Amino acid sequence: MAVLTGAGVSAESGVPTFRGEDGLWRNYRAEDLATPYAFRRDPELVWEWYNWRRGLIGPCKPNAAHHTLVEMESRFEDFTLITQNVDGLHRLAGSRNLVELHGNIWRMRCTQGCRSGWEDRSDTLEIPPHCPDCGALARPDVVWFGESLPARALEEAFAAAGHCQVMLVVGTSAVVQPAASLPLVALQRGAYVVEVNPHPTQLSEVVDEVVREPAAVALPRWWQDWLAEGNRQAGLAKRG
Ligand code: BJW
Ligand code: ZN
Repeated sequence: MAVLTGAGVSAESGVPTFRGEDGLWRNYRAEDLATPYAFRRDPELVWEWYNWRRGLIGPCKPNAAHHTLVEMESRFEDFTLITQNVDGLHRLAGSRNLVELHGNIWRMRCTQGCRSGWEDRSDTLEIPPHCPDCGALARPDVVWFGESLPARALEEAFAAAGHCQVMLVVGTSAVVQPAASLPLVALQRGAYVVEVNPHPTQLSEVVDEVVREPAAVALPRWWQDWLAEGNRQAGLAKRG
């Protein structure tokens, strides 16, 4: 089983999504701020955006969707959770086989490359923060437009998409590449693909099943149905 999540899985935890009306910040779109170009031009502006988001995400708790994915992981031998989210809520919920495709908002790295992946959860960041080793500008350890995704994470994600039998695609608009092609790879390889999203996306037309509900409602129910179906089949098998 493989699962691909996007911002929608954290919506009911209070984390804003990127696209749609709630996705705007001071009239900027994610596409204008989440770029190396924006950071080079105005690191303070970009850091202010990240600081604002860190302040919002900090108090947020995993919701029923995150918890259900932890439970699923305990029932499958082969389970990979691929997330585009940088909020860290999957790990906080207890997911272990987790691939963070777009990095993590609580980590930083040095723009000169001397240090990477240090965690800083403080809500009193001096803007813009600097590398404690060389004093250069620090940046959030996330993946911006035009940057490559972490090689290992990308490999793991495509491997999981390529061999899973079932893939759940939860709370993503499926417009950002290369994450958006993971469900297509799974479909091509014959996996059964389920989309969980209250709104239609370009994937809706091609997947095997669509659940048009918020993730925190849909996932627990989908999982209960799955377990019930499994028990029913096991019962039938026993009876011959
Ligand atoms: C619910 C719900 C509820 C609501 N329950 N659901 C043309 C020009 C330039 C570039 C490109 C181009 N074509 C393709 C590219 C490449 C580009 C790209 O894909 N751009 C597209 C936008 C066109 N991709 C990249 O650049 C990637 N790198 C790359 O390709 O490298 C190779 C390369 C190099 C050089 C040139 C070209 C290629 C990198 C992408 C990095 C994305 N980074 C971000 C920011 C991360 C850091 C941060 O958080 O600040 O990642 S952007 C943002 O989008 C973030 C997300 O992970 C990502 C996906 O968004 P997501 O999760 O789908 O959220 P939303 O808001 O879009 O959707 C939420 C969904 O939830 C909606 O559908 C709701 O309905 C639903 N929902 N409530 C369930 N309760
Ligand atoms: Zn440094």
